[in-house]
Order: sequence, then C-alpha cells, then structure tokens
Amino acid sequence: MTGEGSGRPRLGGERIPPPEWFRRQATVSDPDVYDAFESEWPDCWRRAGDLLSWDDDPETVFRGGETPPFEWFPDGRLNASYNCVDRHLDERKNQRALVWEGPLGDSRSYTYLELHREVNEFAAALRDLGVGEDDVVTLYLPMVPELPVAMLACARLGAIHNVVFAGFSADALAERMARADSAYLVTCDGYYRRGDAIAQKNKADNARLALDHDVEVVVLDHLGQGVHLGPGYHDYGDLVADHAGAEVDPVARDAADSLFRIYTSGTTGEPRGVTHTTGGYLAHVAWTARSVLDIRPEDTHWCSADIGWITGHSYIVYGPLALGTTTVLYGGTADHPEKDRLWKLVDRHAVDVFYTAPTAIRAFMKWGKEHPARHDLSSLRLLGTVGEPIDEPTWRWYREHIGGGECPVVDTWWQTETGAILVSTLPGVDPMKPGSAGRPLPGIGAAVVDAGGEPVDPGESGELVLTRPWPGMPRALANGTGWGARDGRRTAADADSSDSVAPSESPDAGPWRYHPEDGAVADAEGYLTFLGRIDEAVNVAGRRFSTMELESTIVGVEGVAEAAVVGADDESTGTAIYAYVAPERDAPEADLRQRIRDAVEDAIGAVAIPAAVVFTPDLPKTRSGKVMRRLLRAVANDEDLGDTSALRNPEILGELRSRTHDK
Ligand code: 6R9
Repeated sequence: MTGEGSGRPRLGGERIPPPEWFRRQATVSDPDVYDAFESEWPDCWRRAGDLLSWDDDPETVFRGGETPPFEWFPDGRLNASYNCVDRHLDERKNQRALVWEGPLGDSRSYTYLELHREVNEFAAALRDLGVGEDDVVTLYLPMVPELPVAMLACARLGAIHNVVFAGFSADALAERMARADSAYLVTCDGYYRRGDAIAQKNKADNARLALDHDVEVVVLDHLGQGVHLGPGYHDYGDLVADHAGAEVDPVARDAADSLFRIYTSGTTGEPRGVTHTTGGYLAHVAWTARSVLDIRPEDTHWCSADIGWITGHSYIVYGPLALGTTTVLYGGTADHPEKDRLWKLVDRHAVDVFYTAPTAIRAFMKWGKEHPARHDLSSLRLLGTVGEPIDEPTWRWYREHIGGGECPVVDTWWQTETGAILVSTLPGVDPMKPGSAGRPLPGIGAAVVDAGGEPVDPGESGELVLTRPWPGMPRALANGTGWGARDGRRTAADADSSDSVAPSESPDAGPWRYHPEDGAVADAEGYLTFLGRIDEAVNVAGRRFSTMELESTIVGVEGVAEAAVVGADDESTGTAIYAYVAPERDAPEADLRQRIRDAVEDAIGAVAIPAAVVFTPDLPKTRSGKVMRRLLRAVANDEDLGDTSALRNPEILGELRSRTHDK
C-alpha cells in the first residue's frame, strides 16, 4: 500500500453518532478524555492502573526515554489471580463469574466464590507438583471451565501459562513446549467438536514422547469415561479432591513479571511466541474492556473467540474478570446443532455485550437473517468485532440483524503482540463510521507512514506504525532485548526467552517505532481504515492494491458472502489478481463473475479487474478464523503449500486447486 499510485481507497462516508441512550450510561462518555490523555501522557495511564488492586501501589506510571527499556508501573506489585477473583468476593461472591455452555447442551456456571475455591485448589495441586514462580505450565485444553481456572491458578503462583490451542497437533504442541522449556502440561481425555470426539490425550502423549525433558502431565477427565494414567500422569479430579478447601496466597509479582506466553495465530507465516506482563497487560485489558467494550460488573459479556488465542485471553478471561463481570465461555460451534445456536444463548443468558470476528458475521449472513430473528436479542447493548477489517456491508448487517439497528458497533484493532485494543471508537464518545475502525485510543501514538517512514496525508494509504509505548506491550518489546535484525521487518529469536515478535522496531536511526505490518489509511478526522497485511498487498503493473480495498468492493456485490484476493505470477503484467469468492446460497455464478469484474472496474479501475474469479464454497482459514491468503497465493501459482498446520479446513485445498487450474 505504501508507494506510488496506491490510489485512494474509498473511505466510508456515513458518520453515526453514539445513540443518546447509550452515551448516557456509557462508562466513558466525556469527549475530553482524548485531550486529557494527551496532556497527561504517560501519567494518563494511571487511570488504567487504578482499575487494579496492587500489593504495592505503583508510584511511577512509566519510566523510560525515547527508546527501550520502557517500564510500566515499575514499582508496582500485584497478582493477576487476586485481581480477577479474590477482590470481588466482598461485593459479589454469589454473582456468576463464569458461565460455560458445552457443545452438547451441557452447561455449568461458577460464582466468584466457586471460582475462588476452584482456583485455589488447583493452585495448591500445581504447587505440590513442583510448580513455582516463573515455571512455564502448558495448558492444552478446549473451551472448558478448567481452562480459565488453570490460567488463574498459574497466575496465583506466579507461574507462566502457555496456552496451546486445543486443535493443534502433537507436533505443534511439542514445539511450543520445547521452545518454552515447559515441564508441566495440563490437558484432558478428549472433547466433542461438531459431534466428533477428539482424542486430546493421545496428542498430548505423542507430544510428551517427542520432548527430551521430563513432563508432569495433569489430565482432566472431561468426558467422564475414565482415563488411563501412566507414570508422570495425574488425574485432575483427584488432585483437586486431595486439595479440597486449600487456600494459596497469591504471589505478589512485579508489574513487568511475565503473566503468560502465547503464540501468534500463524495467518501470515510461522507462529511466533510473545510474552505478556502482569501489570501493564492487566491494566491495559481492564481499561479497554471498560472503555471500549463498556463492560461493568453487572453485565454478562460474551466474547466468542477461543481462549487459545489472544482475544480469548484478554477479553474472555482477564479483562472481564478483572472488572468483576460475568463472562460466557462457549465450547461449541455457531452452527451446531442449529444455525441459531449463538442467538439462543444470547437470549438464554441475556448477554449485554457480544464480541466476535468479521469472518463469523459473514457466516451468519450466509446462513440468513431468519436465525437471529427467531430469538430475543434485546438484552444486547454493544457489539464488537476483532481480527480482520470489517467491510461496510458486513458491519451494517451486524448492527441491523444482531444489534436491532440500535447497538453501537466497535471495530477493534489490535494484535497478539499488542496485548489489548489500541484502535477503536470509544462507543460513548465517538461517532461510528462503518468500514473504519476509528482513532487510536486515548494515549496511543500512531501514524500512517510511507515506505520511507514519512507520514502520509489523510486519504493516502500507507503502513500503520505505533510511535509510543503502551502498557500492554510485550516484554521483549519493552525490554528492547533481542528484538532481532533492526534493518529488516522480520526478526530473529528474542534473547529474552526464545520469543520473537516479528513486527519490528524501526532501524537504529530515527525515533522508536513499532511496525505491526498492517496497511491503513486515515481520514481527515484521524479515523483509520485498515487495508490488510502489508505483505499481502498485490502489486499489478507497478500499482499496489491492498487486499481489503479489493475485497470490500467484491463483498459489496450482491450474492457474494466472502472474498479473498491474491497476486499470481503473470508473464505480461508481472502479477495478475486472482479473486477467490464464496457466493451466498443460490447466487447465480455466471452473472456474478461479470458483476464482480464490473464492480472492481467502477470502484478501482480496469487495471484491478481480477484475471480470475474462482468460486469456492469456503476460503482457507486459520483455526482462529482468518483467511490464509498465503495458501491461496500458493494455489494460484501452483506452488508448494508449505506449512499448513494452522489451517482449519485443509479439505478445501484440493478443491481450490482444481477450480483454479481447470477454470
Ligand atoms: C486480536 C488479533 C492481528 C492481526 C492484525 C491485523 C488483523 C485484527 C483488526 C485487524 C483490521 C481490525 N486485525 N483486528 N485488521 N481491523 N479490527 O486478531 O490478534 O491474531 O495476532 O492478529 O489481525 O492484520 O495485525 P492476531
């Protein structure tokens, strides 16, 4: 997107002010919040720190100069488990902390008092197994209540949890354990997904065999059929029963101490490890859960992500529980047993705030508006999205058919590396602009720059850079340790802990900057529209097009549910645009292909007309639901696919190959 002739992406025109009823009750509704943060920076972030309970109150909010090291709340000490559980007991011990809905209609809930008991008992069990401060405990569990319990039990001991998404293979698990030098593993016998039983323990066993260090394994008998346990294995239920009624003092941690490790989702390349801090991270997620998602203790909040990804860590577990909210954990899928499953649950639990991904919303659109229409969704007050740019038609459908045409919608931009939301509208302050995420949040420094690092004018596309540190930044970035080759975007291993946070700092010369590697364009008011990953931009005849620019045009065509665009090698133009399109049910294909070409020509120009429009029932997606354009590019070029372990629907690849090359 950077560079000449990038064109001017269309910016959404409409400005929708926050509804008055919403503004009146919003947690943050004073427009001066932006100026206040600006004039008080970095002390403005005390507002976030003040949402937490500290063992040692931080006198200093931020210590650091123009370059790392950056220290957030350097003299503060706290425990994340205490903040998410114990401190709520006085006021809401009988309020529900967790509501779990399983895939088969089974459900369970835990009050704060019950959560406190579970967390303490499991923490006591882990301690007896030898787990202590800074030990890495790998959690390889599906969406079951024991997963957040185990996370909080680790946090209570000052141990570092390392959640590995349950759908990953034994090899992926072993690699993540080896890299983290993790000698403890918590897993389960198995679980159900779309009606199929998944043998989780078998995968864990194989991973253990592949490791060359000893591992203590705790196995949860989730399916209740009994588990065979060899040496080094322990039964979760027995451990907890042996520690019934135990209490474990929360270990006070320095704000900069590690809370957890996590791997990026692998959309763009090899998954990378990131370590987040205890104080800065927790303050940042609590502050954004409150100011952006508008969560308060009496709410029921549902983030439909999997806890295996950062979104689940920050906005199922840590943000909502730090605020004393009821958080929903859903272990099933959106279309099983029926396509109205989510809406049934929103209705049943009177969900106030619902947070999901654009890819999920596009699936809801494809299934039809009759599914949400069958349920009472009037409890919803706010809707959020995260994970990919949300195009205007999808945004509008979400607001209309899920939000009753009334709920504010926040489009939240952030990354595994950023820990928490950095760009969004504040729903009680800012007008919404469908198709645009919003301004950088108060206190966040960001700019859109060209390839030479110079800021571009509003309306011109470029690369987003973050120009100031933020509390939720990962340890390696704050420490400035081993941040890799400073002259390139891709970085080597991080000396701190074998992490690597690939999106990189600027080269030595010039001010400190962090490059998330996303393309963006700002409008005159500073609202950012995201254009996709910069390494996925398509270069045709010397012109660069963002994937978002092309895809949002294609998705705007009647009959199109989803689209992904990649560049394929072409003898005459260098690159030809291939558009992969998932049509809505019953959409006529012949006519659709022509209408897509016409729409692109009208919106962008003849040079951008796709050389190929390939229809497909589904796009290749990561297990976290993001389109894997890298694989589409390989298919288009008839190349080797490389590592496909992050792919959720591998069965689609053969089909895509034949449709691409037989067209
Ligand atoms: C939280 C999460 C990060 C990448 C990020 C960007 C894309 C996330 C977005 C968005 C446009 C949004 N992304 N939110 N793009 N608008 N609201 O998704 O983390 O899995 O690490 O992905 O996702 O490309 O760089 P992660």
